[in-house]
Amino acid sequence: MSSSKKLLLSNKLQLAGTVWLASDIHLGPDTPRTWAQFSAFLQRAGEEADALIIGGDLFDAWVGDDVALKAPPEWLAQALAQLADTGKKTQLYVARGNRDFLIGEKLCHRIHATLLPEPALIHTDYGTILFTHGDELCTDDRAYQRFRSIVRNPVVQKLFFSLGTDLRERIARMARRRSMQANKTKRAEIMNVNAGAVKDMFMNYEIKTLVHGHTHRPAIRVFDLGQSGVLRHVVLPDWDYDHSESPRGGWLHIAADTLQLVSTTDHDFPIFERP
Ligand code: LP5
Ligand code: MN
Repeated sequence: MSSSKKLLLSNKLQLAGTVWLASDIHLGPDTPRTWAQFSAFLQRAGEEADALIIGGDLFDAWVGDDVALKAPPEWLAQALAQLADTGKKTQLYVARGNRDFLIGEKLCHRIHATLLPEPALIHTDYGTILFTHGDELCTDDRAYQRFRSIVRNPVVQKLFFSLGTDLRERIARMARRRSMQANKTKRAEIMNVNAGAVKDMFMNYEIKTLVHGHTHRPAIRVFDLGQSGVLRHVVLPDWDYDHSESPRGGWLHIAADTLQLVSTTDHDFPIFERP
């Protein structure tokens, strides 16, 4: 059995009933309108979903649970309180994104959530889905993959956590600046998932439904393979009601006979059917 399949034997979840997945909310001190929308969503999720998965980049940047939870600024204290309320009402899972990959068990404990391993094989009433944030599928973006391998290294992270709050925040701001600078010159297609990397996920993990976020290109792609069945590649929407001309947000609703992207605006998400 390949190592990836062994990995998945440990990374699996059984989530019955209605499962909602949302990612890329990018909450920070300057996202009050996005927070208002996401807060309303969290209220609904607590009442209507049996499980909620927040699939990475819940926060716009994160320099460590210790710093964030010691004396959270007002915007974060409010978010933590409502996330905790949601975590008491429904099964709450949180995955790491490329901005908030430093979230840990302390945050999850605070909001009554479980850290979602990645990738995660999730058995739902709809069927089995494989979830991952999606940044690791952008394999054409070599600069990013190099950056990712450095900052995901546990020794580098241990070093980072040994720094004081101010220095960590300065490094994070510098990383954000460098990233935004770099993104201005990168071709759009390399900041998207690589088709081969997506195909490998379907093949290696023997799944029919892959769900990820990160790329901010929400859609459902349906591949009808005839005898071999139907594959679905779902990209979750990002949320932005503060900095974009066209506000956006939404989530994936999964139930026994439903796999549907729900928009928080009147702008629906595309479904592409491929033979
Ligand atoms: O994030 P976004 O949307 O702008 O672009 C992403 C990729 N960029 C990133 C970098 C994050 O924005 C930085 C967040 C910092 C969080 C705090 C952690 C601080 C360091 C922790 C150390 C353990 O994810 C971007 C992709 C894009 O998505 C599309 O997929 O292209 O990738 C890049 O831009 C990578 C650049 O090419 C190189 C980034 C250089 C950053 C150098 C900072 C060095 C600090 C490292 C300290 C060890
Ligand atoms: Mn992301």
